[in-house]
Amino acid sequence: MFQLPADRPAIMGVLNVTPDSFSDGGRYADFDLAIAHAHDMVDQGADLIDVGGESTRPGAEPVDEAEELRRVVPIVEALSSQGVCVSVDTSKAEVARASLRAGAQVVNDVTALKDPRMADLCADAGCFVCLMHMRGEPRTMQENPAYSEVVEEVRDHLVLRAESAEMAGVRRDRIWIDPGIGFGKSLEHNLILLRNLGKLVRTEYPVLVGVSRKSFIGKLLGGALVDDRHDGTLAAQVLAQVAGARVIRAHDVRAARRAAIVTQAIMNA
Ligand code: HH2
Repeated sequence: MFQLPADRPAIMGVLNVTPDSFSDGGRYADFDLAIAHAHDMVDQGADLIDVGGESTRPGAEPVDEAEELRRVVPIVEALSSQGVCVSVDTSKAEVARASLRAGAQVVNDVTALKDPRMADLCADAGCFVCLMHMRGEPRTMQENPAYSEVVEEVRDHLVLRAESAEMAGVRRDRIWIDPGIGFGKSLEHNLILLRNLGKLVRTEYPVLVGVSRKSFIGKLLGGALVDDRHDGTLAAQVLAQVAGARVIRAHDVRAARRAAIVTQAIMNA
């Protein structure tokens, strides 16, 4: 069973088996390429691989269940049987169920278990669950997002979702929370959330942060394109780690792992 490392954040490598993800869409839609890329990420220091079959980038169209199952389950099955710890990035109960049967150990749900069947099946499986905050849905979430107190609203929503998962039988020590950087948030909302990540850390649920290549970094760097957000990603990741993040979701695993090692050494000195 997966365990969070005690002495540094876990690195979650991103594997999107989609045609349209914002940074790696189309690159790993082929089975062999996807498996090879997952193993590359493990060799580079990924502790787990997050397999996603539906893009959640702003404006993305939903994918139907049969198609998501077709994209995701064979990959989850192959990687799990090869000893790789797999997380499945889905908000569909049937995709989660089939992935758990195929060996996934984590359900990463960007809707924080909105589908009521999700909590029950995660409780039955005894898996880890990542509850992410999202305002609205991907197709429309960036249309003028508004909060009065963004940090408190995100934190309180996540704690409520965590409590509801616990009530369904998910063990408290299997629940992670995630502020959902870029999901229904302006540039300023993202910055305030990252600056105040400690308020989420103090809930004592392990915090996962996904900043990798996101558009807030591009905006800060004068419109830098996805492939040119590497250094900005590391800056945000390091600060999240200093604030207490326990899982870092990353596309560039080697750099993420090395930055985490150096950051941790300084934090421990
Ligand atoms: N971000 C993305 C997808 N899933 N899950 C969690 N828990 N946290 C995140 O920040 C997060 C996530 C978006 O990134 P990516 O998977 O690269 O793109 P896409 O949604 O276009 O496939």
